[in-house]
Amino acid sequence: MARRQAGSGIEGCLCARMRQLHGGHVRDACTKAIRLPNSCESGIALVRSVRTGSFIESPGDAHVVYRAALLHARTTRRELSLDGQCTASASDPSRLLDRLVGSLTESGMAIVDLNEPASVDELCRLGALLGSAVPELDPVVQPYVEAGVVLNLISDDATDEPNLAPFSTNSISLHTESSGHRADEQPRFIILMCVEPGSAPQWGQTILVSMASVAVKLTQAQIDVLGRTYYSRLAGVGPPIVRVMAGRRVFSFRDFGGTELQWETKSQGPPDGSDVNAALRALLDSMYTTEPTSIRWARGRLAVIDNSYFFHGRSRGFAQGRPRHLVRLRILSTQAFGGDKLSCHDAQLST
Ligand SMILES: O=C(O)CCC(=O)C(=O)O
Ligand SMILES: [Fe+2]
Repeated sequence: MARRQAGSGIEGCLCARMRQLHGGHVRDACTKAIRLPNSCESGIALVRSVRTGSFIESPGDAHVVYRAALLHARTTRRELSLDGQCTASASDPSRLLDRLVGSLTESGMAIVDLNEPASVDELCRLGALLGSAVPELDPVVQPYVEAGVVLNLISDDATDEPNLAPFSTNSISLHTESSGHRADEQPRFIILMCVEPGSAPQWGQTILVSMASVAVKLTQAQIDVLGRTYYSRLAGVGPPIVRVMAGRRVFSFRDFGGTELQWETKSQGPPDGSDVNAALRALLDSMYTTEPTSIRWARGRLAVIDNSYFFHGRSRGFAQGRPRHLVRLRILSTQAFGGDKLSCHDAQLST
């Protein structure tokens, strides 16, 4: 990455000082300084540096092996059991929501078996009770969209096209939904419903990993770094990689697999960004070593996942026989569900 040219005034002073301290050699990261609004006239003291850099996994990273074991192998995972095993109907969405809401508020996840898959209209009415639906605007996915907001995830073959991975038998690495968007644009709930589990439902399971369990395996120093680190294109507008919401640690992060993640951090540390990359590596390690829960799909099974409680992903599917078919509806949180308990605080990470 090209080094930022030292400017005049405070920026110039800081860059010169950084060169003295670190031998003037910055490879993966660069540092710039921000004048705080209340900088004193002498311009010496009140500066804060911002570092930018990038993370790319190496094949020897531990999480690469754990990820393959989780997403590519047919391993036995903890599968979600259904409370009471009784079936429900989607024809009365508010009764259906009553069935789901306790588990959703307590554990961030609810699952139910419907006697028949809900229609698009029933699904939208259920979603409207939780918040407002996120429109599916990506031109690539339009052939799979109904009513502007319901996405048909039909996995009939493998693909090399990343945008089409959800519509294939490819695995999907763990992620926060819409981690590349501002916090207020990220869905709070993901509703998934199975229309057809496919010929081999032990394949293509949706995998959930609790963010709280991931967070406890990180050190306070790593949490502090990640709490001040952003995807670089979201810097200044987006959520940091971890933040606190209603007392819980919530991640906004996708495992980029073999591709590069560019970041910007407000945390203080070495100019090469090695502390940030080590924290990202520890996060990935924790994501893939935390015991997951998985959903084995059956026709009519419906799950609501709170995007602030769980990372989710998918194990590899099965490309023969009947294709797996889920529908997805994403919901932004509103005052109607949880109110200001759901508002987010981008601070107080040290608890
Ligand atoms: O197909 C799945 O199991 C989940 C796909 C996914 O991540 C999503 O639709 O957001
Ligand atoms: Fe997703």
